[in-house]
Amino acid sequence: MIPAIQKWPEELAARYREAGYWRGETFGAMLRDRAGRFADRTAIVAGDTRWTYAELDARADAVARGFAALGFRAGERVVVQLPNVAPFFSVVFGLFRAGILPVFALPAHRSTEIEHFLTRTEARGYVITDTFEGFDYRALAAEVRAKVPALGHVIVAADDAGPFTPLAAVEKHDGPLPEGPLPSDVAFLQISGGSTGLSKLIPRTHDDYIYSLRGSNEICRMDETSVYLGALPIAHNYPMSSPGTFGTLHGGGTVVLSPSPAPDAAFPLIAREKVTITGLVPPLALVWADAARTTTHDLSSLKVLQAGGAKLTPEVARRIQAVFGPVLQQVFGMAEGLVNYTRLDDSEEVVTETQGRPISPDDELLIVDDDDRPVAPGTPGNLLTRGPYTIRQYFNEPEANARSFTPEGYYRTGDIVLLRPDGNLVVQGRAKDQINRGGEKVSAEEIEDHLLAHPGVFDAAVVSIPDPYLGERSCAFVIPRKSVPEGAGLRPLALKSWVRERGLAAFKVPDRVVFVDSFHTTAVGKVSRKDLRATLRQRLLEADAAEA
Ligand code: OOB
Repeated sequence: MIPAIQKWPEELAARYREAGYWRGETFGAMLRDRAGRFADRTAIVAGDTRWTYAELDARADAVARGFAALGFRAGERVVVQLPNVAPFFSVVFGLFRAGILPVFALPAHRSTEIEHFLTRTEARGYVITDTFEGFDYRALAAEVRAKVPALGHVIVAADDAGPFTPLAAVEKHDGPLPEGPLPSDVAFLQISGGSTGLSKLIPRTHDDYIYSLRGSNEICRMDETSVYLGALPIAHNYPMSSPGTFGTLHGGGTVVLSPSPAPDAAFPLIAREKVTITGLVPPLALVWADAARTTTHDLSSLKVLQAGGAKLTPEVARRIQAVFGPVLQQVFGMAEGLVNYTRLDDSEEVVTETQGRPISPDDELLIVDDDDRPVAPGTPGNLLTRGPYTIRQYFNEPEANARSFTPEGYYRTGDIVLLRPDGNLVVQGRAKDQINRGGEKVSAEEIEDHLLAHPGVFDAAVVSIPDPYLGERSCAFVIPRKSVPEGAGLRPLALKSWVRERGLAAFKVPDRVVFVDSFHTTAVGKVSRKDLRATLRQRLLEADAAEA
């Protein structure tokens, strides 16, 4: 059953309903309604597959029935790890309809992450594809199933299921349609970027998430004529809901899926399907701007080009606008909730220099110092937020909850921002120990823990270092244990392989490894992990600068 999840206090919930934010709609009902209104319009385009709204709706019903027939009940969790393929939507909306909670894993995740999601959520199901980008997800499933016996069903949403159950077989079960969830129920679990160890799970309700879609659609002017290109991995919160693929379906538009965000895959799709909007991370936006200069594909249908997930510098913003024209929109959001946008009619200065402002008039922002005292207007500080689509607790994480939320229910974003008099935010940095690798988040602590598990490692500290392309890369400082053979001859490459072989997403493997004899930063010694990381990072930057 659905584990107890702290929700909004009743008086706030009442206010959000009264204000018309929460309208008592579920994802299952939303798709049913759109299938009624836009039956023959195209909902999903992926490769040769084109599904109308009516077809997507029927497939979601089949998935809901099939999972019910397999014995899944409302409130249970199923880890979904699919790349940008059409069945992502039939599976996820089918699960929504049955009240089963998808747990959104990324295609890059490997055994360690998947095992964590499965055990933390006590999921009995895992949905994968067969192979993608040369990786066999059936082998991954076999590996995790051996470690997590409670995992009952592995379902493969592709032709060759190997030893597992093909989705097509699940869709054939013909039972009754399960009773749907309530709008106030948790619809799914998103994953956090993670700053203290493993990714935490983010419970989002039908009510709150659908409100964020409606608000995003209004800001981005989405309707049934909109064509959204899913270029980033669609399981991520940003391309899912800002306004992303779900916003597009909410508006009755068309979702076009690109198997890769590279221009050679995406540009022909933009031209062929007359894509009107897409969301990118800053490094990709730069790659697109370069490629667009010489492309023969017609990209003139693009009305909105979003950059989000990591800081877009004004210089890169200007380069994008120089090529694409005034179509840029900045998006500063988080899977925990709050999303800020620059508006389509904002001045060029606002679009270039700021990360925009919140979706909702009821998004409450506090900018505070390290003692939670409000900073003077116009000074940077830690961003705290609460509102009608920002969570009040992580799923099943009592300790992290005490750290990540204030007693008043504000989420501590870990971001350092400045609020301008015009209401727009400028992200100035980050207080959390995380590396933002072009939008992909890496927790310093998580990687340190893996390095420390190496017999030749005495201590390790992982920091971010500036990178001209990704914005940031990761660097691991390692003190080898020279007294043991594993430490004496330790090489950077061996340590990188070590991390990879522990079953982690490739983006978490340290980009650089620097061996040091000790971490003693001051004569006094006693420093926090956070200070230590800052000092090591500073020293490396100085050393690099001296060398250059
Ligand atoms: C998005 O979601 P997450 O959960 O992967 O990461 C959230 C964090 C933010 O707290 C911030 O540190 C960083 O990513 N971030 C940005 C940013 N957008 C996100 N930092 C600077 N500038 C930006 N524009 O990344 C996400 C979720 C929904 C919409 C957009 C992004």
